[in-house]
Amino acid sequence: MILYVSTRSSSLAARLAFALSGLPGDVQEISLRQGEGRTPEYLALNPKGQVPALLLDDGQVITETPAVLLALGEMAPESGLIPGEQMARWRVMEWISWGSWQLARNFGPGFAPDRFGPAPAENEIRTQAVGRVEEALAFIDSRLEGNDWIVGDAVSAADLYIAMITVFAGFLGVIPPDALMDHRRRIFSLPVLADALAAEGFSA
Ligand SMILES: N[C@@H](CCC(=O)N[C@@H](CS)C(=O)NCC(=O)O)C(=O)O
Repeated sequence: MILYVSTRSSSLAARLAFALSGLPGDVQEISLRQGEGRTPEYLALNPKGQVPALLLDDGQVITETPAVLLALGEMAPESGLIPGEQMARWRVMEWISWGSWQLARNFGPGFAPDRFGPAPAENEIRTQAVGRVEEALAFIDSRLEGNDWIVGDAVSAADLYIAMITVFAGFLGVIPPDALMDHRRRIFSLPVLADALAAEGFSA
């Protein structure tokens, strides 16, 4: 199994999940910035030209972070990435789906407002996107208050997705509120994630 990632991109949650899963396999870095998502070889693997992409041992390729997280969690049930208990599992998928929507609608306009409107509107587009990021962070923060993890009493794929959102928020210059920062510190200090985080350039 090979997980294709690009550092400092939205493959971060999948990379952390792969590490947490303990599954055998490799992480293959490509550089989106250098156009390596658009090479014929990579497009043959993932025609979307995006990361993450999970190449299974039988040659099938899973794309889209929620699907990759589900696949890793189901292949490593003991990891707790996707909990066994039904309601917890549904809640984890609920958070990942919501997080995926937040990333898609807010971070694109936040990072590249020029792609979402004419030049005079760029500042406004960015400001609105940043405002929505702040609202999303406040929402997660309110749900985390007094809890170590977002679902139940153990780390899950939903926590990793949330950590990725806070990292992206930082790229936009938005500082996550306190409970969320504590949550990220909790995740970043998990020994099992140390190598993956170091490879992404983060320290605990
Ligand atoms: N919906 C996808 C989004 C993946 C995505 O947007 N990946 C970005 C990395 S930040 C990418 O590969 N961008 C390159 C491109 O779209 O050309 C997911 O959840 O995995």
